[in-house]
Amino acid sequence: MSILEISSQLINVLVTVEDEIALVKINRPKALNALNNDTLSDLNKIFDCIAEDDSVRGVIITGEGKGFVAGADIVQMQGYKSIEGRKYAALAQMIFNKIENLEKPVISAVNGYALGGGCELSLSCDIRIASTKAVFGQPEVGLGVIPCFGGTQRLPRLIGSGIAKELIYTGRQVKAEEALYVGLVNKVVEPELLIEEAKNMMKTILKNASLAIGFAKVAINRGLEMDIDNGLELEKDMAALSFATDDKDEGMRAFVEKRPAVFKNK
Ligand code: DAK
Repeated sequence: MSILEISSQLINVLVTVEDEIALVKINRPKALNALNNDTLSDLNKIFDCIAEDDSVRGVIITGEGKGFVAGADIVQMQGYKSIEGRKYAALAQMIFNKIENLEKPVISAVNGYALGGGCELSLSCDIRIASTKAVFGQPEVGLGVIPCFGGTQRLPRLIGSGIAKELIYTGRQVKAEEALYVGLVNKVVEPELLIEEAKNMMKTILKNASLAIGFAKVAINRGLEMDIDNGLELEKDMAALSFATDDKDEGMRAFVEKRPAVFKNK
């Protein structure tokens, strides 16, 4: 099904595509875009569709209103016992893995509260750009639970275990400037420039060969889970794959001919 067809079926997510970039906006502002089952299901459908659609080469995720995503839906979770809770966590983890493993660049444009599952959603993206209004945090222990949409794994890998443990144990909220300082975000911009900045960064990325970006993403993500020798083996393999592409021929020919490369993503 096309993105257009899927988007008409979504309940809490809006999707537009422009310049080969899909803008995925979580649209449940009354609950600060908290991730209930409908919203997770929407994200699942749209990322399946984006993975298959060659006309989309990059993705930006953002939120409508003053929240990016204020976490898992506490109202919905309140009624869950262990088994339902596990299923809920499994669903969210599966979708966030899908986002992390998508062989296309994904930027989260964090417009406001990114708490709990919202912080974890942004962690599954390749790059985070925050507005000055963004607020990050993992408040789960204050609810008697622990982060389980990937936070205990991705946060320490991104910012180191010391700061990650502090944030997870205290549950304190971190404003954009501090998030930048600890390496949780790549950049902070004024709210009105957030989407423009994310699009500009994505356009810069997409000037390059998409297959190569996808191969680099696999090498980085998988390599982080390996020792360096195995990581370097994987790097060689992914580099060998890039040498098999038409874009490699074009990129190197264009350099020699002193002209810009025209990539065909093949
Ligand atoms: N879930 C449901 N509704 C939420 C929500 C959430 N996470 N966050 C906000 N809302 C709703 C509020 O209830 C309120 O609804 P109404 O009262 O208007 O009906 C509306 O959004 C606006 O929120 P506030 O009125 O509170 O707005 P404020 O500006 O005053 O405060 C805030 C903004 C973000 C500081 C505050 O809303 C807040 O503290 N929200 C909760 C943040 C949070 O704790 N997020 C959840 C993190 S835990 C699992 C284990 C753990 C988890 C999941 C699964 N398993 C074992 C399966 C945990 C995951 C998490 O994400």
